[in-house]
Amino acid sequence: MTQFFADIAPITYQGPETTNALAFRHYNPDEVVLGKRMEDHLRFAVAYWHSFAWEGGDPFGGQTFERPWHPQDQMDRAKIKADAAFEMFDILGQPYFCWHDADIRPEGADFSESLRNFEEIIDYFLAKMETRKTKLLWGTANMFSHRRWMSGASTNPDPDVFAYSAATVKTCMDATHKMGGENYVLWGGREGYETLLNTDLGRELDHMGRFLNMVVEYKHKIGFKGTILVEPKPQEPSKHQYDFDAATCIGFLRKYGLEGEVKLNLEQGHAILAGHSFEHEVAVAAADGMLGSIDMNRNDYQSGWDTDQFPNNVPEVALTYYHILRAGGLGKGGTNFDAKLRRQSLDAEDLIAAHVGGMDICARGLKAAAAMVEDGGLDTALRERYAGWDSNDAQEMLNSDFDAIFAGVLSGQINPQPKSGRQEILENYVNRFV
Ligand code: XUL
Ligand code: CO
Repeated sequence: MTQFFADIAPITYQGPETTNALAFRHYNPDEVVLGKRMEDHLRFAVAYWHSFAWEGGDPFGGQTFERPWHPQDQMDRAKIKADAAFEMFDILGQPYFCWHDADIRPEGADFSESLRNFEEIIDYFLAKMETRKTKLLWGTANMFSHRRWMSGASTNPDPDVFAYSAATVKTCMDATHKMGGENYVLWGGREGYETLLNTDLGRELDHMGRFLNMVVEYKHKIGFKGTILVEPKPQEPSKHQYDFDAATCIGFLRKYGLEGEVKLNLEQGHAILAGHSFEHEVAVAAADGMLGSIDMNRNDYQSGWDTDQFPNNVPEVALTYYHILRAGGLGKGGTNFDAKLRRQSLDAEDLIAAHVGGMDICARGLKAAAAMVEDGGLDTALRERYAGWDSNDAQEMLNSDFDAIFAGVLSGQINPQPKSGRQEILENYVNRFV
């Protein structure tokens, strides 16, 4: 036992009326929603990097947190960090967590020392997981922090960096497989450019496409059954990132023959940076059967940065889960809190409260979404809006050609009559549930 969370008891569901700041008001894991336990719908995960590796820095100032596992450059302290992390998973009843290699192990003097550190920590995790419910939702490689990746990983102009990246991803896939991880994620941290003046964009995309094909080939070689996911983001840290948004990623996956193999891990804050709503990104992925998992957070709408805050907006979250439910749920994916505390939130209690609040907001959103699905009002509205397409004439038109359509319109049989889109009525409808 570390003393980090010493005074904090396991969080329990106490219902919407409780005044206890560290209790669930809405997240009731065993409550059945649309025939499935809430925990099995939401599949919450803790993001190791924000909750345990991030030290409270921002572009204007360094570390504000003082944790028992700082500084994070020694193996004994990596284990103290792991002890605290698993204590938090127990307190919250977390079903999943996610890591980057660099979050969990100290960087070694060279590749092989980093790998030895990584493997030692993976075994340390595995021993803890034997007696716990918490599983690995996904693993990933941090190929954006160290200076070797300043010009990208698989898109780096230097083939040696491509090689180092391939070796790194291999070790992270091996570890994810060993831990029974349910997915493997690739977020293109610096897979993009700062200026086109020094960038061969077409060549870099080809290298990224080949790299992702190697990931898929290796998945099959080792018998990893999890889903490979890519995570769109339009910019930050690069000025422009190749995995700009869901639609761009889908086009990329098709171009490189990966559409049956790779799905998307969508993040709320990244959607905002791309000028989309989160439900837009979910709906785009779902329409192509490529919805994999979600990173749940929020951005500050005034700052224009990827602020990675814990979610607190029920209507936004409800519409996201509505589209997830309509797409058949998250499957092997989950709801990963890719969110960090504010740098003034120094205490262990802040970290617990942030997750409790995030889990409650998601539970409220899920319940509201499920109520809308059950009520069917939005489905009815869609059916009515597109009812014209149910007719034989409309379906036959899709199989005809411009000349046939032209003849029908010219004869005067077709004369469109505009109908209301009923947007305000539908917004009022949603407000009944959130
Ligand atoms: C960065 C981001 C990453 C990925 C994993 O914005 O979202 O944390 O989720 O590399
Ligand atoms: Co993310």
